Amino acid sequence: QQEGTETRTETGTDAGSDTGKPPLRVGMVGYAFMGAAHSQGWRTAGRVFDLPLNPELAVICGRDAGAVRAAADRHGWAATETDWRALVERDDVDLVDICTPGDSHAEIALAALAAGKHVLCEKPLANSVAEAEAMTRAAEQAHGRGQVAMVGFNYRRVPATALARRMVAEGRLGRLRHVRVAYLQDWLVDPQFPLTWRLRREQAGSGSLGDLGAHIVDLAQYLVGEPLAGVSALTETFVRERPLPGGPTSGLSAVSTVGTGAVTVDDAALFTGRFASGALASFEATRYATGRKNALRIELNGERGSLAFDLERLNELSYHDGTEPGGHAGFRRILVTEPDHPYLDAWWPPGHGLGYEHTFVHQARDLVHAVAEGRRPDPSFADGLQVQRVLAAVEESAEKNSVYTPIAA
Ligand code: SOE
Repeated sequence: QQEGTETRTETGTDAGSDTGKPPLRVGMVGYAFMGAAHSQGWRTAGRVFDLPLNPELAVICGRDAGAVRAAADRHGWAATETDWRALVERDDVDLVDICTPGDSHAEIALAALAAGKHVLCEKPLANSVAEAEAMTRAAEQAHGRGQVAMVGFNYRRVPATALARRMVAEGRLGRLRHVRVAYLQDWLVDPQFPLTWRLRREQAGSGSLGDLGAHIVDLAQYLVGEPLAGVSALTETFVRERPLPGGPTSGLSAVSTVGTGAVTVDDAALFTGRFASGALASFEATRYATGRKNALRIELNGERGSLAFDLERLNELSYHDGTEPGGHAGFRRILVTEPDHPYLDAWWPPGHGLGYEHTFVHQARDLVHAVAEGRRPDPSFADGLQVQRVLAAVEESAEKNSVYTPIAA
């Protein structure tokens, strides 16, 4: 999304409903998988939730004029650009949503903040700690001017994980002892799967670590309510050479291949960690867990109880109340579809569950509130930087064959 000549195409496509509320005009950079997911979020949030501002799908940007036009038509964006710099400077854009690979996050976010825009940036925040620090500094300065910058850790927005956070904060688990997290996918099992951008260090920063590990580090720290103090790690690249994409991408893959190239990121990352309060944590991030499609699993064990969540059953939470008398105690399923559960008062009657896409609707909802109130969003760029520091410590520890590596505060 760095190059290209500016094109502006106004189509008058559905850019949001006429609610009479002040608009929040979104300009989005990128239109692949995450672009589609974020579009869905922006399109739906104001129709389901009663928001203080009305999100408008104002402009979408991508380098290929034909492809971005098709994306605009499909997802309901009013106009297109082929140069992100032009998008960032537009007067009719209030918020820049960055859905590009990690190598362009810092440059786009810094330019957008300098141009007075609010920013939403996909995870991981950046490809290095230095970039994430610069972005966080810029976001802090921009906050003084009333701007808001959020990083897109959407799994905080599953009603069940938000309920888990509430239960931990209420003290239902007591003091935490164990945090057990795994994010398991299997789309790289086939050695012929093409070497797309997620397998290139210069574009993605790291492999499973940044792509999946960033999610589970954020989710674990969010649920526990404090940052990790240090980690010991192992990483591995199982398949070191893969076919190169020969054409456009499709989902996570590419439509054709030509020749081969070197994989420059980790395929899997395994690490243990310690929270300052004393809880021990284990993390596993891999795209080689045959049969596991999008299995993000987290279990918390505390002195008074335990909670477990699995993204492949995202409307449920398992809860064991350790204070119940022994004979009848055990894990029970909480069906997280009640109106007093997070986000659910605006959705369907009890038992009518939600899915992956709704996390992006909730993300848009929460960001609109933060913008309207001028407050720091959760998670902020500072939270994204902290996760970046954990990822860097994991890589450092793995290089030293799992030496315990503290994380700078
Ligand atoms: C691919 O592993 C991927 O699309 C990630 O990039 C996303 O962050 C995750 O939500 C789903 O899986």
